[in-house]
Amino acid sequence: MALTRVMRLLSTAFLASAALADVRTYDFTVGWVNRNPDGQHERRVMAINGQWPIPTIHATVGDQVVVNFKNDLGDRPCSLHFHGLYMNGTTHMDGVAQSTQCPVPAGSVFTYSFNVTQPGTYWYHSHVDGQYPDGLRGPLIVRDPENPYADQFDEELVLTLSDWYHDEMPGLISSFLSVTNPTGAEPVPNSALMNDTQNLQIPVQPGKTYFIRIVNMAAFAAQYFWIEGHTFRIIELDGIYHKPTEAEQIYLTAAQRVGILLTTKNQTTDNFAVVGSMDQDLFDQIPDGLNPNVTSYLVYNKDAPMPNATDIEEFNPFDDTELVPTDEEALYEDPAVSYTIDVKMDNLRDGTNYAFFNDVTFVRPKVPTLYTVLTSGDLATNETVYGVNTHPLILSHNQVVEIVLNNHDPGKHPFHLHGHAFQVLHRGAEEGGDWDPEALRNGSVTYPATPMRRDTLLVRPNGNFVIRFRSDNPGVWLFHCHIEWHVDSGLILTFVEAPLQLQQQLNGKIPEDHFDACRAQDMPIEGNAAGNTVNLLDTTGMNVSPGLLPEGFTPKGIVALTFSILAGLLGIATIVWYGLGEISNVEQREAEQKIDAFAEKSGGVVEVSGVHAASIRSGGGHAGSGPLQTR
Ligand SMILES: *[C@@H]1O[C@H](CO)[C@@H](O)[C@H](O)[C@H]1NC(C)=O
Ligand SMILES: *[C@@H]1O[C@H](CO)[C@@H](O)[C@H](O)[C@H]1NC(C)=O
Ligand SMILES: *[C@@H]1O[C@H](CO)[C@@H](O)[C@H](O)[C@H]1NC(C)=O
Ligand SMILES: *[C@@H]1O[C@H](CO)[C@@H](O)[C@H](O)[C@H]1NC(C)=O
Ligand SMILES: *[C@@H]1O[C@H](CO)[C@@H](O)[C@H](O)[C@H]1NC(C)=O
Ligand SMILES: *[C@@H]1O[C@H](CO)[C@@H](O)[C@H](O)[C@H]1NC(C)=O
Ligand SMILES: *[C@@H]1O[C@H](CO)[C@@H](O)[C@H](O)[C@H]1NC(C)=O
Ligand SMILES: *[C@@H]1O[C@H](CO)[C@@H](O)[C@H](O)[C@H]1NC(C)=O
Ligand SMILES: [Cu+2]
Repeated sequence: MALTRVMRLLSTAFLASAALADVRTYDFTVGWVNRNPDGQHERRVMAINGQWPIPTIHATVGDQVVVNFKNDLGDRPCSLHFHGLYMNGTTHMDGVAQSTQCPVPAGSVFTYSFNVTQPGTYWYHSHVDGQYPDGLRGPLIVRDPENPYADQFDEELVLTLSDWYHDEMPGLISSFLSVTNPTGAEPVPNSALMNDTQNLQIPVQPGKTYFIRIVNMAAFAAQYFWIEGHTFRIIELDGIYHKPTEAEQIYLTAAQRVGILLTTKNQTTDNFAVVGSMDQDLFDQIPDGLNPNVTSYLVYNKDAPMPNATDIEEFNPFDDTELVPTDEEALYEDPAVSYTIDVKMDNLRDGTNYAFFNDVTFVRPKVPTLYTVLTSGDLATNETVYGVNTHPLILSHNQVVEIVLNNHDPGKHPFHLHGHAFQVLHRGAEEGGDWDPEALRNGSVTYPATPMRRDTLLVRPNGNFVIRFRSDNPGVWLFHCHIEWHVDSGLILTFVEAPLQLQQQLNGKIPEDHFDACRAQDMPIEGNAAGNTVNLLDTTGMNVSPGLLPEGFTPKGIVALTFSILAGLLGIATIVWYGLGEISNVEQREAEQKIDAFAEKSGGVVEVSGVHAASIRSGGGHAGSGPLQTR
């Protein structure tokens, strides 16, 4: 075994030097196939080259990856986002519709090309219209010739977790974002999957150590994960090596990845259940008969029985914030800028439940934000040009940026930052309330000297977290909840990082097929968020969210209204419309007054604190236009 390890090391070292200039080219045509991954329901899924599960993208650090992408979905746009890759120098290849490109229209081709500079476990998925849960999600694995743990394992395995819906996303999204769902209850998955199936057999050999890269590609559900009869060592979180730490159970939110070392037993008589269990705390109501669990088998002996999973009493996953990065990167210095971001869910005037960062719910701009950066000259540093509802936060180059996130919602949310991994300084307890800097001053909280780093982090119900990153990667990078329902309901903001440096970096470098994608759909490619190229500070006509609800009109009121309407008529659509008319007509004037008042008072509070150069509560006043402009 020692000999095989040495040979493997030698061969990876050889491959590494040979691979430095490798170009990995993938020709991907996205289309439809039928599949029945949970054995309960056959449906259409989004496949690549007729293949589903879709292929894994493989690369080695230093490679250039080229994906020749063709959208054969027939009736809808598409894109590919490479989750967790920094895309340093290529923010235009980040794949986010209306942020870094126009979506790729049906029938079109588009080339993604970028250098991979980080090792680790990533994934790729569509970043258009809440689309990836229909199947367009797969692993992206970057091999590392300098893996510090290479001498500690024999083989690598990849395992995906996901949740599965029997219905297609467009229909689910329209019933989710609807006046008939005023509480914003998210559709609950029909089942859990591993490797896009159930009862997967994972063959292993005795007495070996496996590096297992686990990716949660879910739309919604986090999963608890454990292997019966085994413990393992965590060595990687979202592409960042951490010091090997023993664990029995881990928790992966949607979009998180964890790399573990698993040493198999010296036996070939028994097989063991590998269990994923969806976190049902996320579900508003649990449908009858839902099985939240998916079982696979660690197969030492294919002729021995595959054991059913044994129920466990309680979930007790390892707390990721306790891990220490292998490189021991020190806590960044006090931030140049600290944003306090409050999360809430609320209803707007259309009766629909939306998600908000500081009272702003995301609405995509007419012009992709990146193209606004590139066509607004010196005004690229003025947030007005990006439009209120992209929720732009403009960062200077090479500063330490802090995000203090307070969750004013009783749900758990996994937050993801594009273009960076971040240091996790603190995560507050469930129901612990807002972050209070006093806790740092009085010593009841201390920041770790070498904080855990990753790119997707869970915030607990009514809890908080504090994270930091360096703005060393000019680009347009979203920060958002990775529950796809909350992407759809607007829990997104946009970091416009070092826009002037970005202009220099990308000047003339965006390939023509990017602009062709826009032209094919009559989407503007220059000017501000409204497409105004003459007066960039005039965003009249920009896309905005519906206005605020009238004063005193609570979600409960909407529920009551909705249910009385539904109960009162069962199908007489005219009355429904009359009911909705009530909201918009009778109460409209009052609502508009409230919006105006709101706009006036939210002047973008900038506090200058002793600890930080500037502490900013984002959102609110954007040149006096207010966060929820309706005209
Ligand atoms: C990608 O790598 C190639 C070859 O090493 C280099 O020529 C090119 O400039 C890199 N591209 C970017 C955007 O960094
Ligand atoms: C699970 O899926 C990954 C990614 O597609 C694949 O590499 C791996 O071989 C699969 N595992 C098994 C046991 O089929
Ligand atoms: C398996 O056997 C090897 C060699 O005899 C030994 O070093 C190792 O500790 C054993 N592993 C376990 C899990 O018992
Ligand atoms: C697993 O459970 C099923 C259904 O409860 C049962 O039919 C089967 O025999 C069990 N398998 C084993 C190996 O115990
Ligand atoms: C799923 O697993 C959990 C934890 O073991 C268990 O409590 C629960 O009963 C299982 N549910 C089903 C439907 O098997
Ligand atoms: C952006 O432009 C508006 C309108 O001219 C101005 O009031 C505001 O101060 C500018 N903001 C910055 C950061 O320059
Ligand atoms: C420190 O401050 C925090 C936040 O205000 C408070 O909850 C905690 O009780 C304080 N602890 C001590 C020891 O004063
Ligand atoms: C991006 O590249 C620059 C210089 O090439 C480097 O200083 C910076 O750390 C990189 N940032 C990230 C997030 O990779
Ligand atoms: Cu969320």
